[in-house]
Amino acid sequence: DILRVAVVGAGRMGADHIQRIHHRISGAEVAAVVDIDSDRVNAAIEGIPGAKGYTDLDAALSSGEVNAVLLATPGFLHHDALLKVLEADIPVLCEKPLTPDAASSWEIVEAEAKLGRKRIQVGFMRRFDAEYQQLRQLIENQGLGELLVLHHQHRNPNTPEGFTNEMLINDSVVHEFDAIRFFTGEEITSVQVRLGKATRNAPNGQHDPQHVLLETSSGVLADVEIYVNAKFGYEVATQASFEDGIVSIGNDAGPYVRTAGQWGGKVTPGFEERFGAAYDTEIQSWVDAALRDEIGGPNAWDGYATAACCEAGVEAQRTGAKVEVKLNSKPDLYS
Ligand code: ISE
Repeated sequence: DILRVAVVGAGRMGADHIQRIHHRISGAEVAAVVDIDSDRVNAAIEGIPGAKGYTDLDAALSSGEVNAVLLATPGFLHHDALLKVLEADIPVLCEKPLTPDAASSWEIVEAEAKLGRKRIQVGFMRRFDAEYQQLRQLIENQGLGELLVLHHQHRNPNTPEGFTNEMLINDSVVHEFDAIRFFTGEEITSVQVRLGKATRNAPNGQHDPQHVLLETSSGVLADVEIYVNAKFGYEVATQASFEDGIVSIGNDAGPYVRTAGQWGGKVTPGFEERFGAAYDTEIQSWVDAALRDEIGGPNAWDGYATAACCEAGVEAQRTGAKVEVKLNSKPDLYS
């Protein structure tokens, strides 16, 4: 059996996943590439034997040649595409965010619950990073006592054209929301955003950096420094304070070089490099599970819960208030 994947969206992430599936993933092939931009489609299928190009998802789905979808378009296009894929009743890996707001994410959760089986895996790849899994294990088995506080740093070198102030929350902090839910196994109950001194390097309209303060249902506190025009490189790290110890993950690893009277090493340039191994593991897990008609990672509920956090975060950004995160009750499918 083989998963014949339609990759929808041939931008930065879609193009990366096409290469990944073609070169490193077993049990799957890129059967189709869909993008409204036909030049981009042609560039993406070049060198991928058997892959067909489409400019519209319906045509790919009705071709009879695909049995899974990897959705890598911008988030605002996810809702309609997901409903089509659920109707076709085939597995989908949906890049984050599930959708950009809680109400439209809830519609997806309801549609999947009605279908009665989990078809959607959401692309929170950090859950597949080895150090993230080790920290999750430590929290779960209480090897260092109870987890008390999480400190997250999320720094990007710069932002692409059109990256709005809300996108600091919806596109970047969304990963921290999911990571905190993953680490603690709890829901986030409130979000606050503080805007302090800002860098001159941010484009117009963006206040950068921002300080996001959260709490979870048992009272674990978390803070996130989101700093997306930090220039020096890409960095995503967490420090966790436990009753009996402190754990740091995501700090630069080697090689550590001393030469010509200097010491140092390289900072990862972007998320493709920082999380390359995690993406590989994520996609392989999705493929293996999809071949058994299951999902192999975070589900639509996780997408919905983080969308609700983002919505609270954007309101907190605007008002300065501490905003409660309200969730609908979880359908049985996800419990
Ligand atoms: C981007 O969309 C990602 O998902 C990256 O993981 C994140 O670090 C970045 O801030 C986002 O813009």
